[in-house]
Amino acid sequence: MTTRYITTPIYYVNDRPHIGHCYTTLLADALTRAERLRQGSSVQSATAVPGVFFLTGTDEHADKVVTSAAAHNMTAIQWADRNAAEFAKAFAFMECRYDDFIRTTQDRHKTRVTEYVTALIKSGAIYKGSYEGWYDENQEEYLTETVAKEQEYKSAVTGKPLVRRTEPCYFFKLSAFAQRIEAHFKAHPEFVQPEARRNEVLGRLRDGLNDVPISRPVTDDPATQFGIRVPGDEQHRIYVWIDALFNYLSVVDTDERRALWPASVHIIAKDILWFHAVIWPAMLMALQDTAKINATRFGFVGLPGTVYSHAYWVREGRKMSKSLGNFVTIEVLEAYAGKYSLDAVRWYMLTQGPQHAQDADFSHSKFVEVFNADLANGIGNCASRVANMIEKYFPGTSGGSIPAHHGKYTWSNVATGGTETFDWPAITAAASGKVRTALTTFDLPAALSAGIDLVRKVDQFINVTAPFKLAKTVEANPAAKDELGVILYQCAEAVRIASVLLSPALVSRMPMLWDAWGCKPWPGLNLEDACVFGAGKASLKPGQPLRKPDNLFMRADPAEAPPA
Ligand code: ME8
Repeated sequence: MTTRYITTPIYYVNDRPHIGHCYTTLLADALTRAERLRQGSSVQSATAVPGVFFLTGTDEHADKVVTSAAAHNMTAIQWADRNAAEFAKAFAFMECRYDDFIRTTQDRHKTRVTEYVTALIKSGAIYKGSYEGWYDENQEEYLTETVAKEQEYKSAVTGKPLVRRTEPCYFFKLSAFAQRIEAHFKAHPEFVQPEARRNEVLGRLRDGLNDVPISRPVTDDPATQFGIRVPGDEQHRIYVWIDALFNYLSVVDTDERRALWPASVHIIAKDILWFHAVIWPAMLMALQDTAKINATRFGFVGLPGTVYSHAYWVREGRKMSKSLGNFVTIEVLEAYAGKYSLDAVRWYMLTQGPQHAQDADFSHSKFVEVFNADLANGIGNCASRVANMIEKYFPGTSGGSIPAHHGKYTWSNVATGGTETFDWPAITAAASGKVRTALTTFDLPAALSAGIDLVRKVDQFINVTAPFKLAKTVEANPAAKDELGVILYQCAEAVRIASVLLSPALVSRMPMLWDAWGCKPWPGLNLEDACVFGAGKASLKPGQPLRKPDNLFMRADPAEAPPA
């Protein structure tokens, strides 16, 4: 399936964003950019629906938003407004270019949710029943059987016995979907990724599925009044999770955007996997069923392609938490960006982040190590080394002039009797092929490492061919100049291709390089075509001016303290 519609979770606005929220949105951003590149689809645009559509946003009707607002002497919506703006600001700082930002308090969302729930009540997938559970009268909350047992059926706060309480509540008939969900998992092994997470869900599915409460009572307490009402019953509001999951659909359920459904990939973290992997697809199945049962318009509501569930960031080896006060905040990320560049922050997060099943550590020493290896001594140094040599040996009117390649795109070390062969069209095609393959499993670390490996290959080529030594022979042997030109063309063209592969992460430095080398992006070209070596539409053209890029990444001193 071609990736068209990419989403992130919508985040709670009880607090400000931190690295975890930025990470998921950054993953979605880089994936969107990489997909646009792969498909050669139109760039992001605010008006038309682009080839790839990226959605993020905020989840606002949560009780903790109301509590937190009250603690700040604000109404829930005032507090939500303030924090939603903080999220948008954080994502702008991270250069995350989403196509839409949904807030669940917006009318466009609330109207749709009401419509969906109305259809589900009518079809019987949502029904009114009664909820029975252990209730802490002092805390005014229900506890699960496990928690109640742990607390010996007493309130953790007052020590008073918990009471058994029953109240009317709406339920979603999840139990009716168990078999269909299992069948979907079987037929679509790609539905939950990575594999470890899929197995986790499969394990839990074996325990069977119970119906889930999807409403909360509305009382005189203002804290219970923030939320979307159950249609036709003012005494109940829709549970925040049900309201939230519908965002993925509500945003594209318009005449202009409906064709985007189903979502290609919901990117989330492991904490909210069950909701996305089980409850959400069952809700969608139920909604789709309403088309048959009551001839609704929801026949188009198929299931998302993949739920991609990454692991967690921890900090210097410890879980991040409020009590430890050790969150990697936006201010921390800003300090790193100020010192090492935002691209460096994006690079570190994307390549070292918890994309797979393992948690990842935000560690200063690791940051500097990766920055130096991949960026300062990697693409930065390699691009400037190549440009330096071209400026020096092939001067143009300003800077250097791209040397002729004489149609020679491969290089064998025949002269020195060596055996090494560099088949650049094959090497670069393999690199862009790796990126395309990695994208089918949304594997950005693998995609980006294909780019950086290509840079390393250029470094190796320079070491083997030693163009700086060859340059010294040109005076005595003018024919050597042609060979020098061919070598440097090959270096520069391979670096250009690497820069294309790295561009979904390095969103400001790669365009700086393209500026200096006169190889601006390639409207309409897909990744494969943009990476054709030497003879492609995007290839470097002999005779064109090229200058050394400004320092892309300055080497960092590992002994220096973390930026404050
Ligand atoms: O759960 N490492 O919102 P939320 C990596 N509103 N990612 C992290 C992280 C960490 N340490 N901490 C948080 C909600 N995240 C619901 C979602 S969706 C219909 C409703 C990221 O504000 C990660 O993406 O608690 C995680 O799934 C999400 O933030 C949870 O955000």
